[in-house]
Amino acid sequence: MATEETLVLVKPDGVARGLTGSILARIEAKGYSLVDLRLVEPDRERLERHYAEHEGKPFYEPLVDFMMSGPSVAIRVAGERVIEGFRSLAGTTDPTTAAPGTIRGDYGRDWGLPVQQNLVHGSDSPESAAHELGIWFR
Ligand code: RTP
Ligand code: MG
Repeated sequence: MATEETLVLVKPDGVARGLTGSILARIEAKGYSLVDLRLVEPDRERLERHYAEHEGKPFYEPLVDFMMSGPSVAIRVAGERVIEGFRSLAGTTDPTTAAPGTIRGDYGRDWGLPVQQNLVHGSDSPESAAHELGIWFR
């Protein structure tokens, strides 16, 4: 299996709560490499490209607003099967029920807000990873 790359975002809730370092430590502890990293305050246009697959869903507008509420940390991460591996490390989408031991399961919960604030994003396929890395590292 060749080395692959994925886009990880520490979303605005993770940055605001001071969890960036803990999340980076988990990625490194699992053995993946940090190839590039930047703090980004995305505009609407960038988020519309990133979340195009969700346009029209009920959570789309609150999601874009949430992602514009503060900076995110974008990270280019490399390793064998890192796309699958990081999504496993992140845990399932809903942080209330994400398994303990995962990033979302350990640090996240429902805050009664309009959209799930679940700390991180990870690309879900090689095609999405290539597309998303081009959006966040251009
Ligand atoms: P991500 O793309 O952020 O890595 O997360 P994911 O694949 O687990 O979740 P996805 O279905 O792609 O949804 C993207 C983000 O939208 C928010 N969301 N909220 N019902 C809801 O309130 C809801 N559903 C999705 C989450 O922030 C999710 O990560
Ligand atoms: Mg997704």
